[in-house]
Amino acid sequence: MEATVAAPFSSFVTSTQNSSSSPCSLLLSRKNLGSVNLRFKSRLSVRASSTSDSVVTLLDYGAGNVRSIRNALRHLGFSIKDVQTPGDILNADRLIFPGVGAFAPAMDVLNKTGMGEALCTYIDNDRPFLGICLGLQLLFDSSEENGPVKGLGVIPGTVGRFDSLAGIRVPHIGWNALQVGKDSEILDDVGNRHVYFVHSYRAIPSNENKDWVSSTCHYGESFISSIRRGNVHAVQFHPEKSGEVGLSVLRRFLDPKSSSKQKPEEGKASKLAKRVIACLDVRTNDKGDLVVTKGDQYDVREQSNENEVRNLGKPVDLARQYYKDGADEISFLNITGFRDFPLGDLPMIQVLRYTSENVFVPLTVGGGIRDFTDATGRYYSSLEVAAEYFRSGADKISIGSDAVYAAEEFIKSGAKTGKSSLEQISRVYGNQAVVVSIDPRRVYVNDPDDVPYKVIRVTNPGPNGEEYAWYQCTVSGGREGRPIGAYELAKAVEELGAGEILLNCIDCDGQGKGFDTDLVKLISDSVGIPVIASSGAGTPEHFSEVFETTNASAALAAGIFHRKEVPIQSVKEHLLEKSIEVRM
Ligand code: 1PR
Repeated sequence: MEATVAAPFSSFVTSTQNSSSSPCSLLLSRKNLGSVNLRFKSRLSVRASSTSDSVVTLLDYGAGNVRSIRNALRHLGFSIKDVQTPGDILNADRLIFPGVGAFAPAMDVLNKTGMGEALCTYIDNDRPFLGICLGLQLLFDSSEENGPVKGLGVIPGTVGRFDSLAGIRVPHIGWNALQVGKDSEILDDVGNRHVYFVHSYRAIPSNENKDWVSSTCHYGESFISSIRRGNVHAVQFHPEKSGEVGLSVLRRFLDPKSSSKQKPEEGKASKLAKRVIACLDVRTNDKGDLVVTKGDQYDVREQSNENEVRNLGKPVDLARQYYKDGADEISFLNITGFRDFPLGDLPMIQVLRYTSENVFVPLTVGGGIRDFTDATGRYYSSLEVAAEYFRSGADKISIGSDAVYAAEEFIKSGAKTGKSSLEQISRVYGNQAVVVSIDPRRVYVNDPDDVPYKVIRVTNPGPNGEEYAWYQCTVSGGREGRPIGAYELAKAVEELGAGEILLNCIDCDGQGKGFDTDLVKLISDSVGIPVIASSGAGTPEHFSEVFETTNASAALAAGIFHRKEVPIQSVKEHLLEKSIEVRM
């Protein structure tokens, strides 16, 4: 494999911290000197007339998953022209800037390439612009992310981190509601329905920027979810990941004339929704086909003479079906990734590519994310593996076994090495892009002092009447128990940079008897990042139970969806009946 997606970042140091002027203040000072952007003005006067109505210009500076926005634009019938030079920005008919990665490196790229100044000129001339996520934040004066770092200085204000002390989980991940102002235009079809956010930093509305703010969102506090002035728009959420509602936002920006006159049905979104996630455990069967499989307590082989790998369908087809059925997120777990190198397992990469073409909700992929040396002696860093997953359409990657080793090391030495896959990937892509998947097995004990791990009193006593248990972490798909508990692991990986925890339970997996709410409560009460409850769902009531009795942010299921026993919509309708907010 060639250089990773992180390559644009590798060549520069964040000199922006020291720069005294933002590109837009440079622009203004030139104006004040009377030499109004001569270079760019002259380019503006020769704007390419050949650009057709169906072309959109995309500013992609090479970090993270921009495939999703490309796919969404193509799905809407647009072709994409990539920005190569600042002139391409100035010549654009409409420009989308899907900022990904961290603020400082992004500003560094914009400053060093002259793109920042071109962006300011473009915006100053009220040309059609849509910034997404970091593409909104970069418009502000500065950001506290690894900073302070100066931004483009278009909008007054500082981008700061959500305050986890306010009792909220950071990152803010999931489907939340907007309070839309009357002149938002591109948000006109959102109508009280949820849109998808994933970020740790946000800008706050103030007197100075109130003319820009077109919507706000509430998460512990009110933050800016979109801005608009004339033809210039930016959104903190991800329209390309917000299902049909998000596509309508993109459509309105790209072709305002095409917007339907009929107001869409109002939704009932009021706050961050609990997520329902469909999980596809994927592996190659004995015939060499990549299939979705499903285990009973992680055993994925049929209990027959042939003992073949259970085959529950094709990954791309099932993912598309779950998207249509209303899944809030889809996870792919390459369950033999611990022994098969995932970049050798190209079908999995293909699955991701095909799925992301027309599935517009977040995709997570896990399995085999670790450093690896192949048979030819070629070394691949975990960052390269993750980069390939991101490039292929993943929004988040999930680390299992390697996170266990990193946590053990961290607990033993008390120091961060900065070298674990978890630390490296979260540093480059942000911790919101890194999930740690925990595969614990319940171990009953008679006395809390029997083991040096966090022990809890369990709701259902063990086979010999034991009242206590700890949850032993495993690696290699549950094959090997490790000397670390799920509680210790969760705390350690949060420190090391995980943005979310996918909490499985081997005892409950495939049993259909409900989530292990003792375990989910223990972990979701112990960390400040979102926790996804997984393993054991059998009925819609199991979902309401886990949300009512624990602080899980999401619940994941596999078997009941694959076997079509319970449709995703039934789960959501049940949750609504129980007054648990979900995205409909
Ligand atoms: O260790 O980084 O290579 O990652 C391997 C990944 O593969 C881990 O996320 C691990 O959880 C997963 N995995 C490995 N072996 C299995 C297996 O089943 N034999 N699957 C496996 C994990 C658990 C959930 C399952 C829920 C819900 N499967 O993904 O989908 O338990 O199931 P249910 O609703 O039917 O009860 P690495």
